[in-house]
This record gives sequence, structure tokens and C-alpha cells, in this order.
Amino acid sequence: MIFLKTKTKGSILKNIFLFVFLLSLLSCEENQLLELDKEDTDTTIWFEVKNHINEQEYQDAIDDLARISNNFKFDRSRIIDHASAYAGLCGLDLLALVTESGGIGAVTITQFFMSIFDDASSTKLDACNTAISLLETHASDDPSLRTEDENIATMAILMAQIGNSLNVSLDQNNDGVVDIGHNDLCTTTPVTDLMAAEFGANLAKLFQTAANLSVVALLGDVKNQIDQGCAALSGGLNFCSKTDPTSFTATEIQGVRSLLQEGQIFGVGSCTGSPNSLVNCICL
Ligand SMILES: [Ca+2]
Repeated sequence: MIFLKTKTKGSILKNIFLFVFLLSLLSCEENQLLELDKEDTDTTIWFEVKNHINEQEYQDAIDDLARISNNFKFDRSRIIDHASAYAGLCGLDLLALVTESGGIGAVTITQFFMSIFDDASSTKLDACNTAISLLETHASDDPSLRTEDENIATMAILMAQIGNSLNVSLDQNNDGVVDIGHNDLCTTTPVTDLMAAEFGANLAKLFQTAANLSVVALLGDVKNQIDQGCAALSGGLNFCSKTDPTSFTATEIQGVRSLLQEGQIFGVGSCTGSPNSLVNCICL
């Protein structure tokens, strides 16, 4: 059992490296654009925006974006780079993702996301939500209608969103340990019903995006883990097809809460059932 788990995590690590490599290719385009025109045009300011992003000066990039026309900066051909300024502000640091993924060890995926995006804040979470919204609005909110590159970017940002969201809700003193006890996730404190529905919707988006990646089985292991969880959620508890948080039923919200608190497949492990598997951690 332990061997199987280690093998799965190794595969996750391989996929993360592959994804970082692909995303690095995306971010290196257009760097040859020279500053030939000294006037501030959309093109010259965009060049500055990309320089700021490359230098991880994300707020400067966002400030410069405000000076660019909507037609230019919301053009689909630029929306990944545009969104990456907000993703960076949200803490999506690809280098750190590579470095820290070596420590994934025997943790679940949500625990891994929490450890990567441990310096979370509501400001960062807002930036992540903006990045996702940019891609959904100006590329598509349907993964099957997005390009491979757009889906890779969406997945990376959703990972950051989920990691930040969990940290903001469950580790408010930022010490890397969840602040909640057994079955606390089954109540509306600290995670309200709306927050649970939003978390579930983002998980559903993550899996649906993963399902539409044809070239890379990116996060296939994550998807497999959640598929196990979804399959184990009986009847109305299964929320895995819902991407609109306002459409979640009370029972589906209980499904999200249950999956969040278990510690064997996907969740943070705050449930102390023995073992703390989904079947032993269903919120009643
Ligand atoms: Ca804590």
C-alpha cells in the first residue's frame, strides 16, 4: 500500500516537471521585441509588462496593464500572459513549485497545494480569482473550447487558487498546520457553505480541465485521486460535475466537506476516523 502511494507521488512529480517545462516555453515568447518606439503604445507598454513578469514584478506588470487598451490586453492571443501577472501576484512561482515538489512525500494533493502556497492571503486569493476569470472570459469557460496552452495555464492557476484558498480558510496563523479539529469541516465554521461550494466548483474545474488536456496527462494522478473520491461519494454527495458554486445542493456541499476532511485520498486529514478514509469521514 505504501509502495503504491509512493509510486503515485513519483508520477505526480514527473507530471509537474513536464508542466513546468511547457509553461516555461509559453513565457519565453516575444522576448525579442525591441524597444524601438519610445512612445508609449500598447505594444511598447506590453513589452514592459512582459519584462516585469519575467522579473517577478507582478504588481508593476498589473500597473502597466492599466495603461493598455482593452482590445489589446484582452485579446485571446495575450490572455495567458495577461493572466500570468495576476497568477504571479497570487504566488504561482514555478521555480518554487519545482523545488518544493521534491518534498511531496506521503502527503495528499490538498496538503501539497497548501504547502506550496503557504504564504496565502485574501489579496493573493483575489489575484488568483482574477487570473481564472481572465482565462474564462477571454479564452473560454469551457475546457473543451480552450487551447492546450490555455488549459495548462488554467490548471496551474487553479492549483494556486485552491492552495491559497485552503490556507486562508484552514491555516489562519500560517504555521503550516491546519487550525481545525475533527469534523470541524462539517460545520459552517471556518468554511461557510458558499466557501465549500466555491472550493468544490474549483476542484470540478480542475478535473474537467485535466480531462481536456490531450498532449500531457497533466495532473492525471490528481484527477485519479479525486475520481476515487467522487466514486466513493454516494448519491447526492457527489459534486464533481458542478462548476457553478451557486448551483450546489446542501448535500453536495456536505460531499465537498467530507472530501476535504478525509486524509487518505485527497483531503487535509483533519478527520480523526481510523483510518481517516472518506467512508469514515462523511459529514452527516
Ligand atoms: Ca495553523
